[in-house]
Amino acid sequence: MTDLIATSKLIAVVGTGVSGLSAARFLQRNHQRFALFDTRAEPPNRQLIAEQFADVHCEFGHWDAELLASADEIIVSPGIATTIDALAPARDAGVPIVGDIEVFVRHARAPIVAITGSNGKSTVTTLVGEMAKAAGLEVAVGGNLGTPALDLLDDAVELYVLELSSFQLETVSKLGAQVACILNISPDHMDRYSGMPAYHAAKQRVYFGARNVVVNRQDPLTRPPLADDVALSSFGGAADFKNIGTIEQQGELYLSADLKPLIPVSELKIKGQHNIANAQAALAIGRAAGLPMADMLAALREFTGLAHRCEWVGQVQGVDYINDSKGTNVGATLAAINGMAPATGKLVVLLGGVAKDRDFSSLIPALNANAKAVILYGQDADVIATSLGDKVDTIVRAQGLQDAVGAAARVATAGDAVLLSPACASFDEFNNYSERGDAFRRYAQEAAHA
Ligand code: UMA
Ligand code: ADP
Repeated sequence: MTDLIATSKLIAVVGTGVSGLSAARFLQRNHQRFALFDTRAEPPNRQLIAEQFADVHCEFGHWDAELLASADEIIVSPGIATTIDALAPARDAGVPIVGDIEVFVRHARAPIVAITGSNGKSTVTTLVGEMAKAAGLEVAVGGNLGTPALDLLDDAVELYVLELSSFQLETVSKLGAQVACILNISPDHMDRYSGMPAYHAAKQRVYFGARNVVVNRQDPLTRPPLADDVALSSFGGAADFKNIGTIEQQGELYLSADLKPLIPVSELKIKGQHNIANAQAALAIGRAAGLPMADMLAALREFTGLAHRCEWVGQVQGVDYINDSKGTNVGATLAAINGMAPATGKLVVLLGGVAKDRDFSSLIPALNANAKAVILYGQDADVIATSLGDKVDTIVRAQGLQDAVGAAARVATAGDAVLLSPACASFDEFNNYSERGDAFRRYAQEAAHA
């Protein structure tokens, strides 16, 4: 046991990834005593920790359970479930376990816009951030996307726009957002949750203490069990008499507010049905946050979307290559297949990696309608093959992503599009989805020279 136990208040930071280190920096700035814990004997940031937190007590691999149980509070990283055995002694001792977002909420002095959902979070969070900027606000954007929340804290900030994952929401007691939204719910992270009810319950925590709630009219799971004093607004699908939607006028589809047309959907630079929903969501969230409509529309017109989300990365011999590496669950991939089908040809869809769920069958109708072939690759190719069964006509097997792109290039002809929307995590071959997307772009360029 270390001598840390006897002295003043101790915070245990569990997990030394991006959010753990942001918590450590926050505690260091605020002159609080803390220790760092990681379940891995060799956590990836070990060198950086040695440099930046030289005097901080670290426990990597095997932990001193007594030290952890003596902490006044534990700040746990989102990638670590609070139910793991290593936290049992601290749980039994009644040590409060929170996440970085709980700590953030205690110290944030500006209103928070909180955005969660299974898919579209990063796109909508970025878009709402752009809208707030266009309205002249000092806005800080981050959370599960980009800068971790505790690194955003700044007294000059007038509005925080946070993307929040279900993991982050699990460890917040009362978020108290100015505006909170669940964009949609479909299965994701089924390797962490006992099932959809547990995942859904984690997402619903975004509404705790919210003053304005924004829901998706097309997805009942996004609705909260509402208290009377909470303002509710919505988006999703057709026009609504006091909400955001879409409306058709003289054969042209417009985004709409309160049944009035705003701008034609054709003016959006982001494409696909799912991006119409994302544009609607951003307008509904921005409106609930009090942003002027003209500024929101100006930002929306300019928004070209994020890398690795249905991103066009090139054309080789008349075949488009689309990088949707961020399509890491079935719901996302379904949206990409339905949204990215070429006007003339067909899709060749690359599926594979580390499956977070074993059920891929909801892709079958969309694949049959839009794809000439499906290329299965990576660790869980067999899981996907079993789930699709004999219900999809042309399935080609490949080894890694490079082999899969080569196979796709051989099947596709001018007018077709090769879509990487793997419906799986990337960790069998890459460190993260962005490395996978970058590799896809390279392999597509190589296909040009093959
Ligand atoms: N890990 C251990 N032992 C530890 C600590 C971590 O094995 O002691 C493992 C975790 O199980 C996980 C990985 O390390 O596999 C990373 O976990 P982490 O909590 O340390 O992650 P951070 O680096 O702190 O990044 C986290 C979010 N990661 C996760 O939730 C897994 C990042 O979201 C987020 O950007 C960052 O905080 C800042 O807020 C990434 C993500 O994949 C992009 N999020 C999931 C998603 O979007 O689907 C939820
Ligand atoms: P998230 O941050 O929730 O992962 P992103 O905005 O990064 O969401 O988009 C990830 C992928 O999810 C996209 O590449 C696309 O395939 C899919 N997607 C985006 N928006 C939606 C939506 N509104 N509904 C369903 N799928 C979506």
